[in-house]
Amino acid sequence: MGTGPPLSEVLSETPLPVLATCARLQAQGEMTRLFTRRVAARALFMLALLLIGSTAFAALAWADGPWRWEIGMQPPATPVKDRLTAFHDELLVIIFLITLFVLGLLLYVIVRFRQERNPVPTRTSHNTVIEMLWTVVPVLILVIIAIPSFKLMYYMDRVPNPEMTIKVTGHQWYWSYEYPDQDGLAFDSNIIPEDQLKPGQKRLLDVDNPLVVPADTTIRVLITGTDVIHSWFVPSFGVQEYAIVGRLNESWMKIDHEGTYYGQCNQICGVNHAFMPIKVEAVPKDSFQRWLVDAKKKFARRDNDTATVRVAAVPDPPDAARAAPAGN
Ligand SMILES: [Cu+2]
Repeated sequence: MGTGPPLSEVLSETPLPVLATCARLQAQGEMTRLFTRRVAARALFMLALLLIGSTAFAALAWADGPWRWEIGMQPPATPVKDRLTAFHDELLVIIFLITLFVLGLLLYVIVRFRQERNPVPTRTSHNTVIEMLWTVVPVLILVIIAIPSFKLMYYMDRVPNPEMTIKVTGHQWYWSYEYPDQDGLAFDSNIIPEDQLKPGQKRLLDVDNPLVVPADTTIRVLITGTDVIHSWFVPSFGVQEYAIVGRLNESWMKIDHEGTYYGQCNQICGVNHAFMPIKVEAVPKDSFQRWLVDAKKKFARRDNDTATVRVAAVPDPPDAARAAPAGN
């Protein structure tokens, strides 16, 4: 076959509408490509914005309790929780690698040793090297995990030079807080019932009298109970301590950021277990001093020779447990 007429000739003979159509089609193709690229770029940009936004929000939202659709742990507000979160993330990496390795082995075995390819299976039952490996390697991994784990446990356990003390007492079903350094300032903290919630207050989390503490202060937390076992748990602080009758447990917190933090009793303690939330307000040190002055008036104690009666802001449940000695 001979070559066709030169291109210039073809073009000169091609009717104009056909050329125009070609040009339009080409332009359309390019437009589509351009459009697809633009959409992809925009989607990427939005994704990046979303990521940056959520990261920034997470950074800002340290002072918080649970959120809707929350995934992962609440943002850390104390050095303990910082370390707990970091340790948790390290473990996630290790778990992920192990899972990936096991999945890889499984897939290899499924493909390589399937019946088609390996009709006569080997009768090998022992392999010293492999048996040593699958014993020693997991032990090493556990040791690698155990070292930071123990370090963290000791870090959580020791109260480094506490500047003040808070005593937390669990009752069925509310918490009471004492400030032994502040002339025994003490009060009860009860849930706000759902029908009395004001706008902005959190259902099942807000209380009448939150625990108020200064931010950026090392606080020793002593925890005990008067009836059954409760547990004082504030996720953002990394504090979770049993409140046991006749026993004084100790924990500590140094809240980095001012803000409001929520927690809950997390030891099943009876029918109203879900209704004894914890609300902590971390305020600047000078605001705390001002709050102390007001609080001492608000929660004034009425002392007499035989007993100490505390006047709480709301009526207490008629509970024999209230008569328990304050100093156990
Ligand atoms: Cu409870």
